[in-house]
Amino acid sequence: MKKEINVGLLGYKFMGKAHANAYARIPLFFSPDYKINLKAICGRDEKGVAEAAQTFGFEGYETDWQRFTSREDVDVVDITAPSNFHHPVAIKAAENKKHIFCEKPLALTTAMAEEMLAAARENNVKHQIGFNYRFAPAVLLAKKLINEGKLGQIYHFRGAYLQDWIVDPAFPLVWRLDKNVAGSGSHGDLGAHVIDLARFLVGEFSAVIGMSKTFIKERPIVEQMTGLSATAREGAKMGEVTVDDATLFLTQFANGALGSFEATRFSYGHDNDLRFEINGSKGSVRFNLERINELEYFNAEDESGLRGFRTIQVTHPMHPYMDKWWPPGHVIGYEHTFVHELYEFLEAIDKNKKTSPDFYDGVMCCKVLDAVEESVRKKEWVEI
Ligand code: SOE
Repeated sequence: MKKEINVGLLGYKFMGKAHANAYARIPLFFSPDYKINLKAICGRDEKGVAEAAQTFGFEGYETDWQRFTSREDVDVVDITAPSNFHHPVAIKAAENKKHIFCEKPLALTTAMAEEMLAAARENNVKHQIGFNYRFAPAVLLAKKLINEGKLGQIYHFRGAYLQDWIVDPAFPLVWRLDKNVAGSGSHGDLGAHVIDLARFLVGEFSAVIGMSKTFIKERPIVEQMTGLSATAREGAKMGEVTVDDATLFLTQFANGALGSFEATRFSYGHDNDLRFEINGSKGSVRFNLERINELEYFNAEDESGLRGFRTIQVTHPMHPYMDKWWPPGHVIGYEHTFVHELYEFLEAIDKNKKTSPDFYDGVMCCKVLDAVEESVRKKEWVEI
């Protein structure tokens, strides 16, 4: 007997596609016992959402998210729409007893994120947040090395998420540059991933101090956007950028480690460069998303004279999730992180297990994001 699960997906653009792809891959590579019924996809533009329903293989579509979240035939509400939708949709979905998967950042503010967590808990539904990079095999190997004590006591976390798609001042004013829709700029979009990885690998934050900058304050009003590309009409009116272009901050972790963070969309030469390095008393690890199949590891116990970072190809069956994909050396990519996270989410529903990372992790990340913003305003350290 196949295990049936009925999925509803909100959003059909960049993230919507990444999630739809994951649902298609899960039975093929992970669990042939699953029958994932793609019941409905939801979006505001009827033509666009109808086309997406066809292309992604959904049985139907909705243009009204309230109707969408109350559909009887949907068990899971998967939210990939812009951040200002996360809170209202997740609360309604929880009230309607749907399990919820929600993209990051969880909400525009910590207070809203806390309401989402409370609604999910009160209604006893599963909840997970889309911190997909936790599911890269190299990141999971780093976690294993840390848990096994191979790095010893952790001293430093050094993380950065660098992109360059809005350096051109003529790049249009897209929703990601509007505070009311996105909550913040590079900070919440990119920094949120680094903060989550730091929490996952090192532990909780105790205090932060940051600085933030909007380099380009006005941009032409957007005409249309796909993925991270957008166009504006010739002579389009200008509008105000209401979010940060770059945010940098320092952290003290509760366990005594020190951290530094940088999130920017103004780093020419870095398309999607998420990197971190962790230094401990026995060794170090470093990771770079643009080399997703590799983890670099320095072991201070190696023979002196032969010490150095070794590059581990994380593509062998003993590496997390890799037994499900291809033979060693047959590399995987960005989209696989979504397959892994959504597979775990479905497993948690099916086997009634705890989800991870869940809305609590989303709340904790929002707390750090908000504390950094407060510290930027006050120009001082803020405790968490
Ligand atoms: C755009 O900056 C973006 O797609 C983010 O929204 C994602 O969370 C990140 O993984 C890649 O870049």
